[in-house]
Amino acid sequence: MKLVSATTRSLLVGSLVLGACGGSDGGGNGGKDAASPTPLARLFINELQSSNQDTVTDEAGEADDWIEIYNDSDTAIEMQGYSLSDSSGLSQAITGSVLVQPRAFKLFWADDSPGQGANHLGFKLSASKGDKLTVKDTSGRTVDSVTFGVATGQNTYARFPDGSGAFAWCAAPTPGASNGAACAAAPGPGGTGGTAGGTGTGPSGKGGSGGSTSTTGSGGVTGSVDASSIDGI
Ligand SMILES: [Ca+2]
Ligand SMILES: [Ca+2]
Repeated sequence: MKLVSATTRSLLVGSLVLGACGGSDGGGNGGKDAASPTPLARLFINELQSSNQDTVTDEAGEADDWIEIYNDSDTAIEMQGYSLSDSSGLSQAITGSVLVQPRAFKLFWADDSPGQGANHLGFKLSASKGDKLTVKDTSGRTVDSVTFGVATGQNTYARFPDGSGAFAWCAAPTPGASNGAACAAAPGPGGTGGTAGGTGTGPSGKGGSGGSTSTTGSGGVTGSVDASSIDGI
């Protein structure tokens, strides 16, 4: 009996030690993988426009550049205490409440006018040089970041599909709304849309017939949009 009991105890201790080690390693590495900027919250930089002229205006009636954040989760996320920064190191802390509803979008205005509201930043985006944008959470950990290049026209740099997708330049801006599939098959500005025909994967449903007639995708947002009419603002 004693021998069995001792053996059992030994096995139990060993199991506990192994269990502790495994749990510690797994949890630690999984949550702090510094090699890739794995989003900690399911918030994504989903679309941005660095060359806004008349696509959309903010509450002040100004056609400022904007950044669209997408909450790719089933829980509302409060961004108060987060920060957004550009490549020059300019960082804007979000001091007021900016609640992003589940599977919803929120616009931040890169207008160097933080006094206009909690979702207004103290810097602008460069259309002629590009920039790097980073979003950090309340602990200073990077939630998402993106580097974008020179903008053509009023094209936006957007993910397809929302949240998890890769970025592509798009001639059909969708501020405060899903990026949809309008540009997934024709991301290039100025005549490069024809390249989509080669893939044939066609999630956009454009068909596999070459797709060159999808042309410039210029049928998107036309004219100015009042910010008050957009859910994400
Ligand atoms: Ca403004
Ligand atoms: Ca959008």
